[in-house]
Amino acid sequence: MQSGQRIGHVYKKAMFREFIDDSFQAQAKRPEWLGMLGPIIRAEVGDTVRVVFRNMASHNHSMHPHGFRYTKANEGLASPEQDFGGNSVPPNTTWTYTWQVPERSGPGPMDPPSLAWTYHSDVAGAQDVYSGLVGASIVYRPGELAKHTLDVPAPPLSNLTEEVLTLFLIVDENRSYYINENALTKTNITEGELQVNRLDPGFIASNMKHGINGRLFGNLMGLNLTTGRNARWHVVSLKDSLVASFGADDSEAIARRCYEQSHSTLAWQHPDMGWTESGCGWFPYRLRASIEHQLIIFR
Ligand SMILES: [Cu+2]
Repeated sequence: MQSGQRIGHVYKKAMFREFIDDSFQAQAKRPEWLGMLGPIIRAEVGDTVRVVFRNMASHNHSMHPHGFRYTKANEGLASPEQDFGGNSVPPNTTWTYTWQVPERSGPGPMDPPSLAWTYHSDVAGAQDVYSGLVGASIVYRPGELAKHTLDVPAPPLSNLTEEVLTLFLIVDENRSYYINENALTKTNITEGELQVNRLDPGFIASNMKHGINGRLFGNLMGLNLTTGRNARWHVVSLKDSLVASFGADDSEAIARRCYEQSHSTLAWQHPDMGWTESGCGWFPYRLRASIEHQLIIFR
């Protein structure tokens, strides 16, 4: 709740959004379950991905993709030696990223037909992600993309496999570019208080937001898979060690896959998960994260 010295559950964010026109006026339709995430970049092994990135935010940003192959100018990761090209795109400018999708990005022989990766802005490291600039990609075996849909429920007469993705992330709003603005405009301090006490441990703790696709307190909507239809539910993370659980019995299907040095992803990607009559209906979907010996539960 927004009250006194606390910001509450609504924060200003910068987010990746997809446009359907060259002038970046009309946004593409997007599944409700995406929440805060940017558009899902979908590609098959062997494809070349091109993303025209227009920075409409107030700081330099980029797109750094996991799982793709790129040249240095297309890495989307700024450093003192690497602040050229697509690694640090200033506000109101455009960069076109070109990424290759090599075989190693795609599913292996024992994997389902698609695998998920994440992408994020990486000019100031975690500050970019905590400001909201994060999304995901799905890489398919050749010929598989057209057999899947992110629009759930899928059209009744199609035989498309439904596919959704959830990113579990603890957003440290204290490290967002917008923390000063949020503290100023989204609190209700009294005249006597003058300003928000940014060093108050309670304030700092209140800005650690445990979300699924950026939505808090079970408010992620639109995960409406169809009974009896094939589905794939990708579970990804950026940096925390996570356990996701489906259903009331706490049955956990976990696999962990590590990539890069600093990122781990929890790859709970069950092949062709079928939703049966007995398994349909509401079920609790939550996540436990073990961070510095604290047990945190997302719902
Ligand atoms: Cu990364």
